Amino acid sequence: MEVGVVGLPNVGKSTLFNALTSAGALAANYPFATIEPNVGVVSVPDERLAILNAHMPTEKIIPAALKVVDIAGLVKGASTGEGLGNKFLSHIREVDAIVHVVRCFESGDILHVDGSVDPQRDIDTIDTELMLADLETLEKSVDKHRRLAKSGDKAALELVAVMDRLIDELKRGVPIRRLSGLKPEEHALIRTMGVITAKRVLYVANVDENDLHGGSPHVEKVRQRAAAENGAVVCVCARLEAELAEMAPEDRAEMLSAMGLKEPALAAVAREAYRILGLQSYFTAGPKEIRAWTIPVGATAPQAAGVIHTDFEKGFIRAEIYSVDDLVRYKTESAIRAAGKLRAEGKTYVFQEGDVAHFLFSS
Ligand SMILES: Nc1nc2c(ncn2[C@@H]2O[C@H](COP(=O)(O)OP(=O)(O)OP(=O)(O)O)[C@@H](O)[C@H]2O)c(=O)[nH]1
Ligand SMILES: [Mg+2]
Repeated sequence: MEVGVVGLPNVGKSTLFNALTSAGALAANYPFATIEPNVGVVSVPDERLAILNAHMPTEKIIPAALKVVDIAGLVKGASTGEGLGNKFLSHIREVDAIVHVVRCFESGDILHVDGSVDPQRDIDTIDTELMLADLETLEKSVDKHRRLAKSGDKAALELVAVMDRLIDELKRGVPIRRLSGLKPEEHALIRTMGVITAKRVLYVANVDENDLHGGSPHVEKVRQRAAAENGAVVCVCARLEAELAEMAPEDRAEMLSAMGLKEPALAAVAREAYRILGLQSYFTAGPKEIRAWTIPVGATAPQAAGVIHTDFEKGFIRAEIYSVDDLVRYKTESAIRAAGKLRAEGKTYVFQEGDVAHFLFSS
């Protein structure tokens, strides 16, 4: 899974990037500190991997991976070249979800490019620039497809119809993610267009260190926005979390609980990103490796097998399934089998969160 971090300059995007990846990228108190994008890949924290390993020790544990791309800040007018312009958006056209960092902390020391803390205005500024970038992308390619459509190409005709609707809505100021009534095949087409406002948004409210749970009216504004578009909000004090990310793991846990936090920002960001993207995890487990796999909620057994290898999907025969909870209860796979809890599931089985699977397939 990949996420792209956007927001105004100097709101804490790179500080959040460091909190998530421990990468030590430049974060500095002036706008446009980031020019070239920062890219990091981190393991998605999942305590079930350690539980599986405790019951059947393995050689290698492979968590799911999350790629984070942190780009230059956007300002009003970026689409016409203000600030660093919007050319860095090309680095996030392929990501699965957008992480939009919104400044919610008050601080006289940290410059806000528009002079005050105002999440509603700031979100509008970024949304507008992203919509203008999408308009540019669509208007650039629609003419080419229109020509093909005129010559009778049916696929091009369908594509143009969808593009025209998107262009219309963007001109009215509606981000593509807010459109309703799109058919699954239209969603599939939109995914090929590289349009940014079609992606789900996880808002990170960068909160004050004495408002870690986001009780301020600023955060409330962000919550309202997210609720209106099936998005999500995670409250993070990016500066504190970046300091945490540099600590030794033992000290980190102690510091977290001293601050009254249940988990580090990475855990919350990854969980919410999975949720808004409709993703879940399943596991494969054996003496060589225990591994987490990411699949869409609702994936059938062959589809789940297909994320390991397309041959697994094609040659799928059946899956043997149990849950992490079964393992905690019965301690070993053979005890699970003896208790009749190791189920043989066929092609129509829909995977559940936390399933542990062995696949049988023909090659
Ligand atoms: N008080 C406070 N300051 C923060 C917080 N997060 C970031 N900052 C400070 O804000 C300044 C800008 O942070 P960056 O992470 O560089 O911001 P950015 O959004 O990446 O900025 P650009 O790359 O310039 O677009 C730095 O001085 C940070 O230390 C926070 O949670 N609280
Ligand atoms: Mg930065």
